[in-house]
Amino acid sequence: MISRRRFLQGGATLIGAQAMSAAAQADLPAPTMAPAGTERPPPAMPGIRTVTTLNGWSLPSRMRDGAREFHLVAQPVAQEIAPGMQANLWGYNGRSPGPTLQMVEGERVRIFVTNRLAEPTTVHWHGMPVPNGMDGVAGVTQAAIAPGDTWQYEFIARRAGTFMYHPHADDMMQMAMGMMGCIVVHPKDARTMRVDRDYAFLINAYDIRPDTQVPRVGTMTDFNTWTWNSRVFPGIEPLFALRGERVRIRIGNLSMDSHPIHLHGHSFEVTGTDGGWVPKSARWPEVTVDVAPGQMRVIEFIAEEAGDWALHCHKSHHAMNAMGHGVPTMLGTDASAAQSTLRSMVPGYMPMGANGMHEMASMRMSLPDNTLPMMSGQGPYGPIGMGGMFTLLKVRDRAVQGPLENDWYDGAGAARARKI
Ligand SMILES: [Cu+2]
Repeated sequence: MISRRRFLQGGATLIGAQAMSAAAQADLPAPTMAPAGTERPPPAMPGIRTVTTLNGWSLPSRMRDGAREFHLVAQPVAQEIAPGMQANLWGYNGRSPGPTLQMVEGERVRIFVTNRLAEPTTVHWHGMPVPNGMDGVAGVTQAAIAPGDTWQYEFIARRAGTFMYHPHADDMMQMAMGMMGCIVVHPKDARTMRVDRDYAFLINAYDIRPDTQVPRVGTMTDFNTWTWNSRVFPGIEPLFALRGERVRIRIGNLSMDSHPIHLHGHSFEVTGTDGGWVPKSARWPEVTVDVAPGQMRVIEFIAEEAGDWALHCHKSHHAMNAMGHGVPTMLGTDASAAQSTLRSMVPGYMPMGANGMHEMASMRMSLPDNTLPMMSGQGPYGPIGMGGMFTLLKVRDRAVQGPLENDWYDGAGAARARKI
């Protein structure tokens, strides 16, 4: 075993990420693959209030030789974006994003990375203070991890907070294909920055044309699939809180665009970034936080009001799905002549959008294979008419039995807008 002192001095073999010999590989923790469906056993971390990753999971670890050990496997994955749409992505341990890595401030962490892609990769620990040789930048701090090889990273989790991991080798391709994950370093003193509910997700985006399953990785701006943890509404799971609870949401952005994330019904404070916690004296109340590419924003609030509260990106095209953005603007036109002509050629043809686009939310359009309508979802009062980066925060007075998705706030007796 190498002492912490020797490690910090860059002793023996630990000055940089290392390729592993066959003998060392025999001692690896077996890689755990993503659980099926929504099954999500929390990692065993006694005394720690662990983080819930939206539509995601946390990688189990083992303690060995004074270090918390994880085993990441970079590989192609088949991923459901939402029911009705599949994508062929790259990720880690069976899913994109990869599993969240949860650890405790001050711990030594050893992360094995096996490359099952057909091209070299690395892992960069975005925002984490690590020795330079562990920084995971291909060609700069290490040779890239060749296909089939396993490398070892090792560092002390020096700062509590929220970080991200992603490749720094063929970055454009590998991140456009979905390779990323969250890192949560819990404070050593569990009373520090304590909350009742703790959620995390990563913002990413894809350009997946209808009737295809592979993202167009050359796209710079014109994405059509705006995702949280590689999911779109109605495939993004809701968040839950009991009334009066303190809630934290950790939001990291590894897409190519900024995303103003807006919460209804509550005001929050930004309590942290991947640079550290924000001092209380430097916080101010907000209802929207813009998260730029490469940034992590941690927001906290008290869930004061029971209800179903929208949480979404405020760029309205980012809260929509793929199909429909190419529809020409027909607002205010009289398309009845064109309609009868076209109906003679295309039975059932209907011009879209002469009065607005709401009708798209309620009709069952015939779609090409493997894509999603621009607006989707059904609530207790009709079509929700959203997609993309949208979900709900469900605040209740008591725990919900059964699937949270099916539980709608009735607020019997409470004020509600009405027709007069
Ligand atoms: Cu957005």
